[in-house]
Amino acid sequence: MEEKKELLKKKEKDMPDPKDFTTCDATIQMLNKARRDGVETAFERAHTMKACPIGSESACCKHCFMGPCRLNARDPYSKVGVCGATIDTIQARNFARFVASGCAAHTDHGMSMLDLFREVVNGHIKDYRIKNPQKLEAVAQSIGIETEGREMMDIAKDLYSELERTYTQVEGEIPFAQRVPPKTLETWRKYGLVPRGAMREIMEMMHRTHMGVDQDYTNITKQFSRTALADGWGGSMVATEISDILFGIPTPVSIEVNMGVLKEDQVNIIVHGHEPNLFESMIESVSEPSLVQAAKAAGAKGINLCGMCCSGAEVLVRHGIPHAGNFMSTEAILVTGAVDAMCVDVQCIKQGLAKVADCYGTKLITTNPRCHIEGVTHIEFHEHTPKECTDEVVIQAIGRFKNRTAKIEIPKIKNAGVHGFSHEYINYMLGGSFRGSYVPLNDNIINGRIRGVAGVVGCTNPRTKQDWIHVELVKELIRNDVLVLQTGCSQIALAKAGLTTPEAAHLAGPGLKEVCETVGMPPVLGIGSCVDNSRILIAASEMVKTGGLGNSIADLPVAGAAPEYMSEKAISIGQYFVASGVFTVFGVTFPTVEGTKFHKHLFEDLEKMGMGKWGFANDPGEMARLIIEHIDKKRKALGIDKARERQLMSMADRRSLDAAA
Ligand code: SF4
Ligand code: MSK
Repeated sequence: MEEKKELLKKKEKDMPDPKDFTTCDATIQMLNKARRDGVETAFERAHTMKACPIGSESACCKHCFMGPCRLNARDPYSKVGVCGATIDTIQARNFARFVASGCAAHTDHGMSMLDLFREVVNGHIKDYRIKNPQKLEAVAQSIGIETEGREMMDIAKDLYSELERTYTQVEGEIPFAQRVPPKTLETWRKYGLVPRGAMREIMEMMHRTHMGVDQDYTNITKQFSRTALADGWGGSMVATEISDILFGIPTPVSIEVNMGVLKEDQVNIIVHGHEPNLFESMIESVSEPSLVQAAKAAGAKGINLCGMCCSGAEVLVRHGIPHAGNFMSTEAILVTGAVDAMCVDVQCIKQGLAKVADCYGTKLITTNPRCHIEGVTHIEFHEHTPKECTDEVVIQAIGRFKNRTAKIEIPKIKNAGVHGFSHEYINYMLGGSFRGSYVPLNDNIINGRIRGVAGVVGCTNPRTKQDWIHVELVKELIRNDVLVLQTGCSQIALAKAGLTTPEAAHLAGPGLKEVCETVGMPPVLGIGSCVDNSRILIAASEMVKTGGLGNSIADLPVAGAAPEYMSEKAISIGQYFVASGVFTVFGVTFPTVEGTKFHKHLFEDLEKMGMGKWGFANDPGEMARLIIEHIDKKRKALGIDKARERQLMSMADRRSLDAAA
C-alpha cells in the first residue's frame, strides 16, 4: 500500500487538479481524498489513457482477420482496407454495430420487464402487481386492444402477447408503430425503416456488417436506422410503459441529490444500474422490521437507501428516493468510506468499482446473471423470490457497518429539486385535470412564449469536465425560452446545479419564465432514466397530434442533445431521435471522419429525406447556438416566427410607452 501511494504521488505530479476533471464539488472533494488514500479512478485513467485517434474517428476496421485495417483520417480516400472496403463502408459498419449494441442493451432490459409482467399476469409472481390499471388500459388502447367492459387481467394478457411482438416478430411492424404520427410513419415506410422485431433487426444488422456483405453506406444507414427505431419505439418504450404499469407513473416529487444524502450514522446502501425491479424490492427490504432492528442492534440509527445513475433516476421520479450522483461519481462516492453496500444490476457498471470498493471495505454486490465482475460477490436476483437477494444485500451492508474501519468523510453537499414529469403529467400539468392536453404547450410554442423544446440527456464522460457542458448548455437554452426535458445522468447534473426547482424559473427567458411561474414548474423537467427517452418520443407525437405545429415530428421546433455521452446506448438513442425527425447534437467526440460521404449523410442528407440530422459541438455555447438556430428554422417553416417577433415588438412598444409616460 505504501509503495503504491508513493507511485501514485509521482503520477499525481503530472495529474491535473480534480477541479479540471469535474464541476461537481462533492466529486472534487472525493477525488482529492482518493489521491491522499492512493486510490485511482476513471478520471485519472482517462487522463493517462490517450484515446486512439484512428479509433475515435472510426477509421479502422477489425471485422475480419485479413485486418485490422487502419485508414488515414486526414486523407480518408487515399487508402482502402485489404478487402477494398472504403472509409464510408468502414465508418457505417462501425456505427451500425454501436447502434446494434445499444439497441440490444435497451431491448434486453425491456424484455426483462416484459418477462416480469408475464409472470405477474400469469400469477406466478406475487411480490409485484399491476400498480396502475389506468396506464395498462391507456397503453392497450394505444395499440388497438379493446378495453371496454373487460377484466384487467384479460387486457393485461392481450397486452403481453401484443408487446412480445416488439422483440420476436419476423415480419410486419412493431406494435408501437401505431403511435407514430402518420407523416413520420410514411417516411419510414418509404425508406423501409419500420422495425419488424428487435431481434430480427439486430440479427440482420450484425449479418450485414460482417465482412463482405453490405458495402453501401446508405443501405447500411437504413438498417441501423431501423435497428435504432426498434430500440426507441420498441424495446425502450416497452421498458418504460411496463415499468409504469407495474411500479407507477412518475409524478412530480421533491428530491435530494448529491453525496450529502449519505448518513454517517446509518447503514448506507446504494443501488446502481438500470432495472427498476431490483430497486423496488430493495425498498421493501430496507423497511423490513427485522432488518431495521438488526441495523439498530449493530449501532446504526437506521438504513439509508440511495440511488445512482439510472436505477437512481427510476426511483427518484417514482418515489423521491435520494440520488447520490451520476455515472462519473460512482467510484468517487465509495471514497467517502460511508457506503456499506453498493448493489448493481446491468449497464454502466465500471469494473474499476471493484478495486475502489475493496480499498474502503464496501460490499460491492452484483445481482444480475448478465453482469458478474471478476472477484466481486454475486447474489443473484430472482424475480420469483426477489427479497432473498435484497434481504441478503441488507444483511451484508449491516455486517460492513458493524465492522467499518475506513475513515469516513461525507461531502456536506445536498441539493433539492422537483422531478417526475412523465408525459402523462405534462399533459395534466398544462391542461388541468378536466382538459388534460398538450394544447397549452402547443399554444405557448405558437405564441412564442416557449421558443421550442429540447431533450438534454445522457451520460457523463471523463474525457470532458463532468457536468459542465450539461449545465452550461441548459442554462443557455432556458435563457432563450427553450423548455428542457431531461433523462438519465444529465438530469442529475442539473439537479446538482439547482436548476430543477420551480425557483430556477428566474434563469429562464421572459416567455418561458412566465409559463413556469403560471404553472409552478421548473424550466428543466426531469422525466426519468435513459431508457425513458421514449417518453420524449411520445410527448413529441402528442405535440404533432394536438396540431398547429406541422404534420410530422420533423416539423416540430424541437431538438435533442447528449453533450457528455459515453455509451453505445447513446448512439442508438441519438439515431432513433434522428430517424424520428429530431436534430440531435452530441459532444465529446463523434465516431466519423469529417469531410467523408458517410459523415455528410448523417449530418445533412437524412434531413433532406424527411428525418432529423446529427450535429456535433464540444462547446456548450456552440451547442446551444446550433439547437436554437434549428428551432428558429422550424418556427420559420411553420410560419410562427412572426408571432414571436410580434411579441418582441410589443415588449419594445411597452418599453417606449413606459418611457413616454
Ligand atoms: Fe480490413 Fe476489410 Fe477485413 Fe475490415 S473487413 S478488417 S477492412 S479486410
Ligand atoms: S446510466 S447510459 S451513463 S445516462 Fe443510464 Fe447514465 Fe448514460 Fe449510463
